[in-house]
Amino acid sequence: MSENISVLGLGLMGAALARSLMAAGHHVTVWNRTPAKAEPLVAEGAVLADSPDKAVGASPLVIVCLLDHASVTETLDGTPLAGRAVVNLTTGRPVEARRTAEWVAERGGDYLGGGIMAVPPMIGQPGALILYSGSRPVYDRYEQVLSVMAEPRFTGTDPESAPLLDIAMLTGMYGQIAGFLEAAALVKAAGLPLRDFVTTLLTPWLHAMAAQQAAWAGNIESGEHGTEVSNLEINRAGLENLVRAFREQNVKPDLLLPLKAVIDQRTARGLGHEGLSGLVEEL
Ligand code: FVH
Repeated sequence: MSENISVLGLGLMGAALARSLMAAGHHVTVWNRTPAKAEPLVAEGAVLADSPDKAVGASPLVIVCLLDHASVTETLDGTPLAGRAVVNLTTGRPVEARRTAEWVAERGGDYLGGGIMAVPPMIGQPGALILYSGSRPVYDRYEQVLSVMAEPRFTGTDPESAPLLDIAMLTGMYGQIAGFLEAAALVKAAGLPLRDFVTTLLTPWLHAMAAQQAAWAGNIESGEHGTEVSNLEINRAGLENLVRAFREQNVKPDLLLPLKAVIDQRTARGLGHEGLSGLVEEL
C-alpha cells in the first residue's frame, strides 16, 4: 500500500532513506534546511516542502534524520505534530531520546526513535538494520514501510532502549576495531603480509572466538563468573606477555593497556580464579 510520508533532513542518510521509500512506491514529501539538496530527489518524483511546517502537515508519517536531537526540536518547533507519527532516525544518547520523545508527546505527536545500524549505501539493501523504541502502535502501523529502509527491530516502548543498544553495538564494534588495529600494527611492523594474515587467520579466529560471547552473557546475567577454560590469572599473564612482546617489537600496545588494567584490578582483589566475564563487575 502506498503511504504519504514526509522526510525531514536530506543529508547523506536522509536522502538514502527518502530514496528507498520512493523506490517502494510511497508518496514522499521532502524538506531540507539547504533546499538545493532536495533537487535530485524532486527530479526523481519527491514533492518539495518549503518549510518544516508544510512538510509535517503533508503526511501522517514524519521521518526525521538530522544532525542531532537539538536540530530536531529546533526544526519541529511550531509544526503541527498533533496526530502525527514522528519517527526520529537521528543519532542521540538515551537521555536525549527520552527528552525528545517527551517533547513530541507534549505537542500531541506519537514518537518512535530509531538507531540506524548501517551507512547510507546500505539503506534498502539486505544487511541494513534499524533498532526502534518508543510507540508500539506507530511501529505496528508502519512496520511494512520501515522495512523498506532496513530490517526493523522493535526493542521496547522505553525510548531510551534503541539508542542504548545502538551504543552497545558500536561499543562492540570499536572494541573489535581496537584489537584489529593493534594486530595489524604488530604484523606490519614485522614486515609480514597483512592482508593474508587478516583473511586466512584473524577474521576466522575472531568469528570462532565470538561464539563464546553467549556463554559469557549467561555468566554476567547470573553473576557466576567461574570458568573451566581460561581464568583471569591466565589471561593476566597472557596480556603481560602481549604487552612485553609489543614493546620488544617497537609497537605501542596503547589500545590493549586499558583491558590489562581492568584485569590487573580484578586479580588484585583475589578474583584471579574467575573467568573474563567477571570484569563486567569492575566496569
Ligand atoms: N552517515 C552515516 O554513516 C551515519 C550512519 C548511522 C546514523 N547516522 C546518523 O544519521 C543522522 C544524519 O546523518 P547524515 O549522514 O545524513 O549527516 P549529514 O550528511 O551531515 O546531514 C546532516 C543533516 O542535518 C541537517 N542539519 C544540521 N543541522 C541542522 C539544523 N540546525 N537545523 C536543520 N537541519 C540541520 C543538514 O542540513 P543541511 O546542512 O543540508 O542544511 C543535513 O540535512 C545523524 O544523526 C547521524 O549520526 C548517519
